[in-house]
Amino acid sequence: MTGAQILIECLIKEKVEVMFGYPGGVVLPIFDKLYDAPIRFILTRHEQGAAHAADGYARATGKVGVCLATSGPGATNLVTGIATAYMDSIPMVAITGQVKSFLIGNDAFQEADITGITRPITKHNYLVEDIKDLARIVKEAFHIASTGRPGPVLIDLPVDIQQQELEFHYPEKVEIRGYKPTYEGHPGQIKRAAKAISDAKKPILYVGGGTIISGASEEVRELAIKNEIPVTMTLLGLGAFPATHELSLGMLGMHGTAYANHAIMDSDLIISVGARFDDRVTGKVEAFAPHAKIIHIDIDPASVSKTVDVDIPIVGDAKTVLQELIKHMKKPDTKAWLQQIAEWKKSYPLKYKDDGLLRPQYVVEQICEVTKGEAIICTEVGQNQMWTAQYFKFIKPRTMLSSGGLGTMGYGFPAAIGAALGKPGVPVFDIAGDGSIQMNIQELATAVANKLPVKVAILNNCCLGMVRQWQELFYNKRYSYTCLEGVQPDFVKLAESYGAAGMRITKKEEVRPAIEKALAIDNTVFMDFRVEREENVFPMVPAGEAINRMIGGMA
Ligand SMILES: Cc1ncc(C[n+]2csc(CCOP(=O)(O)OP(=O)(O)O)c2C)c(N)n1
Repeated sequence: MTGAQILIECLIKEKVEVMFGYPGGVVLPIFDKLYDAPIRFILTRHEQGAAHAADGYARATGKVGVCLATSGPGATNLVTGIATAYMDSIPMVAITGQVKSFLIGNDAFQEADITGITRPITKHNYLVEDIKDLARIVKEAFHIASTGRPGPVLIDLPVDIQQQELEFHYPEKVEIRGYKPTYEGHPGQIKRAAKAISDAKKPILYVGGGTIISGASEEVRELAIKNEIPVTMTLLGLGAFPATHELSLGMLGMHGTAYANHAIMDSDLIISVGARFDDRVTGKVEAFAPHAKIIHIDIDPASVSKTVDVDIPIVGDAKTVLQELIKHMKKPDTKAWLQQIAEWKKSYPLKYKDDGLLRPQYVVEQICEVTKGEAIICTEVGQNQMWTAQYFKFIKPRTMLSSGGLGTMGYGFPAAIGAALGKPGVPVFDIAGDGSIQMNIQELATAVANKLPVKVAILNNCCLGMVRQWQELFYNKRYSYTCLEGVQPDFVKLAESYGAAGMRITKKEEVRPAIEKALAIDNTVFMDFRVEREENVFPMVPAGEAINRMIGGMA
């Protein structure tokens, strides 16, 4: 087989059904083999779209997302998508063509040192130097991407190696020296953790994206409900525990609920599961949870005690560790604690002005009501993302797809395309800002060409809302380059020009019927919600403050 054929055979062995990408000179041998391969290839309109779509596919399905691009600009266009996946521990294999082996380092046409460029943003990367290594490298790439703390792996494949020939053997096993992720937690530490929880008066589960990746939502549910322990989630943890359950405190951190932040700050024991104490969660680290002991369950030893000193570290897979932990648990007495939390919830609910005007929070709430929370919701970045986190009641894991770690505007729409391909039949929304949606708007063509009924809800405030909010609150209302008014496209006409449907919604009472109508349309739909412009996301913890020092929440 040729190298290109070997690559395709390896992808088939890895059960790749869908991949995303864009062609170019040095990947022509691969594209030639893809022409009649039993893999659905999705031609995006920009390589960044391909990387985010692969990421969205991976988040929605739990499988490895695969993307393919040519050398030079094709490869560098993947970079933001790879970095996004890296920050959020998403399993992805990115394949790039490279110039002929003997030209590497020669400033050849469309040459970029993509392994050098992506070294800090991949879990691992390879430049294939010999066709004999190719099958092993692909096998290893899928293994590394999907095991331990998942992440993106890049394979750079020179065009001459794609054309060479070799007999094809796919290795059965993977042996990588020095790479043995720990799945089982230390039994002694698990027992210590169980005792600490049983003795606690004010315990709280702090649940992150690792819980969803590990498939540990059921265990979190069991631990919380049987033992009456309240649960707060990070942005990426949303869906791990149902927002509709009374033990749910919603999201914590910068735009978390007042009651989640107060509960964390007042707790005597934090049980962290697959979360990494990101600075958007901790706020001022020195002031974070002053009374709490911390149990930290994480598969990545490098994450443990990285920003916050923990008392009981447990390195291991969240699901495996929680299963063990549950066996050793004795129910703590949390009655008084839950009462206190109920009081906070009552006094400081999430709220927004209900004055009959079209407010963005209402749009999110209505999408949740109409779909009964049974949808996959992607977001862009900014206010749209935070309102989604606050007002959409996520009930299931793998239904909230958002760029948490990198905060990549332009992520949501291509991610929604990937999710729609991975989960046909499930309604998929991208809740967007009018700024973010323009960053990968070219993917309208991909969505329409593949008949993907993705619904894009643009919370159109005519500005880069989240940055405008910071300028209003911290820069004396000096709105420097955050206003998009007068230079915006007509999103309805734009969608229609691609063959998608477009709607404009200007009044509150039109919101629900529009969402219902959009769901009934078997096509990509852009909904242009003309929302109140100066709406802010509250509560808010100013950067660098302790997380109970909220504006717009309780003091
Ligand atoms: C690629 C990228 N560039 C810049 C930013 C910085 N940034 C964060 S939020 C934001 C504004 C987003 O505006 P919009 O998409 O309209 O959403 P809104 O906040 O109005 O909901 C910007 C510019 C970013 N996160 N990502």
